[in-house]
Amino acid sequence: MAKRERMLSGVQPTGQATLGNFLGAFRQWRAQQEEYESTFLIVDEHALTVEHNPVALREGTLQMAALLFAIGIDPMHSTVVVQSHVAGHAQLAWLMECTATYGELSRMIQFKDKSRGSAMVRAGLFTYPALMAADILLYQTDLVPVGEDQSQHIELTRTVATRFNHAYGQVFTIPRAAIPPLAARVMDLSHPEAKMSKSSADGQGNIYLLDTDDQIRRKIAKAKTDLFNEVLYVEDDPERAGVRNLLEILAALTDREPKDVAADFQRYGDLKEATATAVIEQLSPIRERYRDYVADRTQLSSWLAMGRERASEVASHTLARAYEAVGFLPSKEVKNGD
Ligand code: AQP
Repeated sequence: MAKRERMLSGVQPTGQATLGNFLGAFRQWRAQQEEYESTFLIVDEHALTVEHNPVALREGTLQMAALLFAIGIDPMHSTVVVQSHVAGHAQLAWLMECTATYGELSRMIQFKDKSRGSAMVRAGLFTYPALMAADILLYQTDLVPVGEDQSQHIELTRTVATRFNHAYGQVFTIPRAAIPPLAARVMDLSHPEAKMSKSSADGQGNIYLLDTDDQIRRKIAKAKTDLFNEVLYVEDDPERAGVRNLLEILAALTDREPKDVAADFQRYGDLKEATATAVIEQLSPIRERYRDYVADRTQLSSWLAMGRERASEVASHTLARAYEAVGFLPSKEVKNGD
């Protein structure tokens, strides 16, 4: 039998996960986890790039694990691992920082967005893409399913991996991004010109995966639309961004084309109602399962320990090859009589 390709992706354990995370990433993870040898990272080290609360980070890490299992990531098939549990991430990140250039890191849109207006920008926010490259390359990843906002980081990962291989010999698999054809960038319901983001200040435009049915209906009912009063799917018109977002969400959830979905509706109210129903249908079973998973800390810890063990095996192998390639002296060579 042919060897399965490796798939890897990650999520930060900060804030509450949104419908954007679900449609842009988690749904693909769940659907493809058996086709690939899959690793899903809870990237707690990335959470330190902006101001954070240690208690919330620890709790958020467990809650994110419970959510991933509730969504349907199967701990028997897939490796779910907390980034800080495998030292190789931070170790390989240094090699990546010494492979990427200052100019490349300066061009990252996410760095510009997240650092704007902040007086104390952490150096880690700047080098974040080098750590992300390490996350991916450590597992010899072939495929990285992510939302569109991450495509620039994956492109940089490909660049540094190619540069490293060229300079030091073939160590890393060059990964490719898998961006979903629909809902790759779910927009904020109240401000459809901005990405739905778990760290947004005003959560009113976010659908959180653990929102109640009522909250989901209320937020979608209040979603910003426009004064055209016709349900049309127009791709590049900023004036129609709100309706376009609703159509893309409903199309993604029902596996249809947004243009075909638009043809079913005359009124914005009906489109909103159908969208809310489709979202609730997907999210309410997840919410139910989450309650059980998050309460069972023993089970969660044991699945995470299993993940760490599996992940460490691949990671230590890659790290040893990368260390050797750059010329680090293997530690056992300095012991007498070894
Ligand atoms: N609005 C979105 N539409 C589609 N995909 C999205 N993703 C995030 N927002 C959307 C995808 O979700 C995965 C996990 O994201 P993350 O938590 O690691 O960080 P992020 O990309 O920075 O997402 P957020 O929600 O905006 O988090 P914060 O606010 O904490 O920075 C990724 O694959 C991402 O593409």
